[in-house]
Amino acid sequence: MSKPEHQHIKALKFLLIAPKGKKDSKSNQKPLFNMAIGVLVSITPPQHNIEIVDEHFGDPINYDGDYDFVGITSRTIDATRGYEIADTFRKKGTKVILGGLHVSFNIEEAKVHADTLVCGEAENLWLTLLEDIALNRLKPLYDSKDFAPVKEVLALDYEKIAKASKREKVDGTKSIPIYVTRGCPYECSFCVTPNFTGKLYRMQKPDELKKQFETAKKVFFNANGKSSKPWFMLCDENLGVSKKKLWESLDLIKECNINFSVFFSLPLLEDKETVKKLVEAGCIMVLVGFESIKQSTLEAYNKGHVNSAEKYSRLIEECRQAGLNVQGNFLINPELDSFENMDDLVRFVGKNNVFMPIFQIITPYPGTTMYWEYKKNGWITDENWEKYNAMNLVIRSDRYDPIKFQHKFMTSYYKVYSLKNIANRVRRNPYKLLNLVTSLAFRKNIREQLDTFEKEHNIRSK
Ligand code: B12
Ligand code: SF4
Repeated sequence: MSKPEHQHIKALKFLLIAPKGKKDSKSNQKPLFNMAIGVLVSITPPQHNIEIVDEHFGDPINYDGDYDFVGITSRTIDATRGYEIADTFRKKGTKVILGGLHVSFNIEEAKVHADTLVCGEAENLWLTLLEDIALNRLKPLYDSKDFAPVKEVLALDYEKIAKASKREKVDGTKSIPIYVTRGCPYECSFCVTPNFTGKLYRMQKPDELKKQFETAKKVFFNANGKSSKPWFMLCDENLGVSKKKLWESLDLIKECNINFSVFFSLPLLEDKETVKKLVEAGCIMVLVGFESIKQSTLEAYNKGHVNSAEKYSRLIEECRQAGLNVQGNFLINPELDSFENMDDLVRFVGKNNVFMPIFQIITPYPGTTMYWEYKKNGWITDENWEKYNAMNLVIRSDRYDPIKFQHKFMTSYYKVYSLKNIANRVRRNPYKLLNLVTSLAFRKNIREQLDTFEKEHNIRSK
């Protein structure tokens, strides 16, 4: 990655920040560092001096630091906070570079908060950008489209990340991020991936991958009584795409003696041998986007050819029997789902003892096909990005009063975390302690959000 001529570029000192939006959920199991920042640190040549601040872990920001520049990453939910930090640094005369998913799709909005914007994947433009800063010729925009496409998944340098970040070693209850692949060939309308990294499905080189697991364990894992194995969060968009490549990776991961969780789409879970291999490799849970138990809703999201709702119960049970937890993600949409549909979903999740279910109100994130469609049709009612945490209704609701709809959504979500449902889930699913602890944390978090909502809208709980 490092170009020989870069060695002569003067050493820079810079700060990379992962901002945390006000409504970014507390219950999300956040991995030990933000992957965008992990990548940037890993591909930075050695003469530069990097600090990392991650607000999800409460790291303070030193606005008076003597930095050549500050780089800030962005997801929609954290973008407003990112802008606030950027403005503060710029008032003090420090250069700010904004990058990441949100700004990539909101150039006009973001440019007033930055000296430079980076759109798209940064791997092939980062060195040029560092050189331009060092030579005082920074441009206002670096767009990945103007550079070679990122055809490889580059290895993370865990030693370097550990040195730059403030994270200590963790036990097996906190996750260390890594990725095996990037991209996903599907085109679900609510997902950013197809319009960002999706089309190119890329994979780590097996040798590199193994080395990374070993180094990550060495620098970030502290074996103690609770777990002799570290937990890795595979930050792949979708590991369940190519059976051949998947099997190769799983054979290798098996040798690394770890536990892991990963996003996985349904079709490959039909293959019993794949499920067996996942479990043998240390996979504790797959997060599956079921999205809806209604096939017509899946079709509306362009996911009908990926998911077949009638197979859900069988697949969940087969995975469970094989020792694999299936975490389910479900989307609720006021245009497509009625109150009765929500009741059906609560029953479905209860009956099938779905592990750690996630309910989300459909949210048209910038960069999704859905966003462009809804925007064009005037269906988006709120573009306060802080509310884009999938717990708020930000699109129009014609059939139901929006407040009543959101309240019904929240009470349904809380119901799937009733003590009875939790007890059943713990009894039925593998990894009982994990099931119990995470379920209680979800229950508490949803309750808090429901209480706040009811208070704000003067609703009395039944
Ligand atoms: C792993 C993952 C998670 C994990 C870990 C998240 C984390 N904190 O790291 C968990 C499960 C916790 C999670 C939670 C959520 N997630 Co998530 N997640 C992902 C996933 C699958 C991969 C993210 C990743 O690690 N990518 C790898 C890194 C390297 O990619 P990257 O961030 O894009 O960075 C590259 C470029 O953007 C650029 N870049 C980025 N920042 C910067 C900064 C500078 C200065 C520069 C120069 C360049 C640069 O360079 C990087 C290298 O090329 C993505 C899918 C996707 N397509 O990204 C969804 C995704 C990011 N998640 C999404 C959402 C909605 C959420 C939640 C809000 C869900 C919820 N309701 O709770 C929460 C938000 C929590 C949070 N603040 O992150 C959306 C975000 C949409 C948006 N526009 O913001 C995505 C895109 C999925 C989707 N639906 O389309 N998520
Ligand atoms: S399968 Fe998952 S990652 Fe792929 S496009 Fe659909 S939601 Fe996005």
